[in-house]
Amino acid sequence: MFQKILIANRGEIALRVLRAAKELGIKTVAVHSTADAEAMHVRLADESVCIGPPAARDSYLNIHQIVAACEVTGADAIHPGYGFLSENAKFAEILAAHNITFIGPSAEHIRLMGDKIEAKRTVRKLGIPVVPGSEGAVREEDEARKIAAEIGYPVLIKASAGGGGRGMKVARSQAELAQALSTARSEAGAAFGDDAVYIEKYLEKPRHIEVQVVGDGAGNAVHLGERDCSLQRRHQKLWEEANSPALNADERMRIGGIVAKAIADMGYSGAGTVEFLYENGEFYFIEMNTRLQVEHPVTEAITGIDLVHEQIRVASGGGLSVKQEDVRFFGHAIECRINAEDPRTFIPSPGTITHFHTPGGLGVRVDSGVYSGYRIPPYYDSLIGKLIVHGRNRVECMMRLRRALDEFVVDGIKSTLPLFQELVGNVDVANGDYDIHWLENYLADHQ
Ligand code: MV4
Repeated sequence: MFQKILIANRGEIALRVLRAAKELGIKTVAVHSTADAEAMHVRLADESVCIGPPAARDSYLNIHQIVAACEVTGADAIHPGYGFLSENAKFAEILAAHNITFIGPSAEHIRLMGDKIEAKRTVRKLGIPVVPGSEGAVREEDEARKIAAEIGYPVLIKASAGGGGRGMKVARSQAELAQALSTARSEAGAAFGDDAVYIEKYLEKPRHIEVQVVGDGAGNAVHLGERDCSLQRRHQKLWEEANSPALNADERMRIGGIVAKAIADMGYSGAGTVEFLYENGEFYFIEMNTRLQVEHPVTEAITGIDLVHEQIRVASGGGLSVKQEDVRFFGHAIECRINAEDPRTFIPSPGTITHFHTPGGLGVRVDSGVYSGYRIPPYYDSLIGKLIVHGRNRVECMMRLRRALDEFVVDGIKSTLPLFQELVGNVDVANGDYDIHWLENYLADHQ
């Protein structure tokens, strides 16, 4: 087991990792920018190192400063959290060259899944259902026309180096295809320095359902069920739940089994999320994330499994703590992302939180790195906390969520709390009756 872990992140996720390390008896090193000297993760860690000025590229993305911090403190391993360097294959390779363990998958798996065309080809061969479309990259217009005619319009052109919704273009008919192809290609080239694009059938009203997996790197893997992350705005998830209101236990175990087998066969190590679109009872793979995700606590709530413990165990060579047959799903969990943003325009609202009071009680978890008097710096993302509520079933979970939201106080800045207070009383949300476009349509209709 590791003696000391450096946490290459900030905010609530730095605290999340710190807590897991502490429980395992591992010392922690926080790193921080000059803007984060007062941050909670710095106060709670055993040691801390200032790694640079506020801009992320000079601090939390500064590989050399982070490796140096690791060497001066003698940390054995680095947990990258999410965002920042968490899916940077180069970073994983540099750490390996310095004999520092990257708590995450191999650089090869990170790189493979970062290339959306290669990722899709790989998982399809391993038996995961994918969206119908081109076999690989599409270069010529006549090739695109042929594939689109086969799968039928509308089609979606996606950038191989994209992901998270960047660089996509819809073509609703052959008349729109040439324009969509050339725009997608030039935008991809400009944004990612890689203009490879591929074509998929455009699914009009899917849900976003993702399967959580953990592999041991030695051919074993378990799935921990799914999360439904359909309630999002501009690819920013706001509300996530487990289980998905759209799936029954048979569908869950069927897709989970397929995914766990594929991940085991890949020799994947660590936590990962396999993302699907789900429409008319069918799953269609879109991408795989090779990191811990913001919404991982809803999976922890319904399984009782600490995902960061599993990540640390696997990275240190200790294997998984659970077998698939030991994984049970209890009740229902919902997470609301509390952002320092206007609840209608989503314009960031940095500044001083004059009063911060979190709810408590049975089935309520708050992961947050802020406190009363904390000044939110303007340099980073606007997530200030996550409210995760668990109940024996979805109805109980929703009642508890409404109560927890009523207790939550964030004063001095704008936050997304009022939006969740609205959503928890909405009939479609109460019925779990939503797709990936629902929230944007709701916001457009409720100015
Ligand atoms: C799609 C799609 C419809 N059809 N692919 C957006 C993010 C990226 N991960 C994949 N995305 C989509 N891919 C096909 N073939 C619709 C989306 C999409 C979306 C997906 C998940 C969650 C929210 C979304 C919002 C808009 C579009």
